[in-house]
Amino acid sequence: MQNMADKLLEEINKKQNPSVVGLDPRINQIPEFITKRNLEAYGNSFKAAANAIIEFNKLIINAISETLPAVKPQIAFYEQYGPEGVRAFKETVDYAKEKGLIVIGDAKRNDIGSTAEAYADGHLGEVKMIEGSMPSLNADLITVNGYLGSDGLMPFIEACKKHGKGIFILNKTSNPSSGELQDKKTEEGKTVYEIMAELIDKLGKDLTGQKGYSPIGAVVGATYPEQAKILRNLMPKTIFLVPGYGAQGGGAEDVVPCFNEDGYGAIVNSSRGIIFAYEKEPYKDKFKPEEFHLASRQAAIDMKKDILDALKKNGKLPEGWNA
Ligand code: OMP
Repeated sequence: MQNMADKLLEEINKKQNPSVVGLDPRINQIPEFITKRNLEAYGNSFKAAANAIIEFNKLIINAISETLPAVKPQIAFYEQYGPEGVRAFKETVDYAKEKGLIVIGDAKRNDIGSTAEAYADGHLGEVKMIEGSMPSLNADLITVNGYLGSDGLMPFIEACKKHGKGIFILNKTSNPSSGELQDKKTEEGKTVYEIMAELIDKLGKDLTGQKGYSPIGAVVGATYPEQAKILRNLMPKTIFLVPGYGAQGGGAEDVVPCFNEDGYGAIVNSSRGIIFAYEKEPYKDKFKPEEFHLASRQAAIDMKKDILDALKKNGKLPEGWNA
């Protein structure tokens, strides 16, 4: 049976593009022609902010949906506006799916097992209603914090099995201080991120799909290529979500170790670098404000080329792909 890893790999292959755009809208960077009309219509309210975000996201999604297999909305940028923000998140998820994109909800959720179940139901599965149950936020995959241990992860694994979904478990995160805890060595001489990798590999073992990958993925930052090399060996059947390319300093060469030798097994994220490309070189002033999304499209195309060139250079370009 096809699992979510198969679906993701199929879309990556169809578009010959192992990258994802992060929809992390910051209201003060949304072009004025969008914020102004929402301010006029709804005043300085959460509703105005949420509607501006939805408009902004839809334009980006329209501009990139032919190039990219997936989007990754980070829920923090939505939740901060309360119920209106969560509405904007949900409308973004639904719209991206309508456009044929795979949606990775970046929620980094977890808790003790019994509470994690509510997160798993809300984001991936079905929530219990007064009568029966129904899907709620309904992303295809979400990011999960595995550092509470396996009991917190089991409800997400169950949701993956039951509803054909996927998760990416934080493993070696891209942030500057990720090593404070994740690089610590235990008595057996292994780092914490290596132990996490073994757990991720174990949890996904029985769930591999037609293409040999499990829907239980790992988050591995583009900012740590040396660690990525170690992790790739520990988890050959795990898809890596690789944030940290672009705004955080990771480059195309840095993400190459995240891919298997056949050029599959990873999907690289860029958020600010793509959605706010219109503000940055080399795209700045090349597009009219009303066409900011075209700068995002160009940045997404450039990112794809950058990654494919690096894969090719390292002999990892997937068979049949053009770079
Ligand atoms: P940019 O730095 O703007 O490309 O955004 C990176 C995105 O990836 C943000 O949404 C982060 O929350 C997310 N992220 C990381 O940057 N580092 C990680 O280790 C994990 C994530 C993530 O889970 O997506």
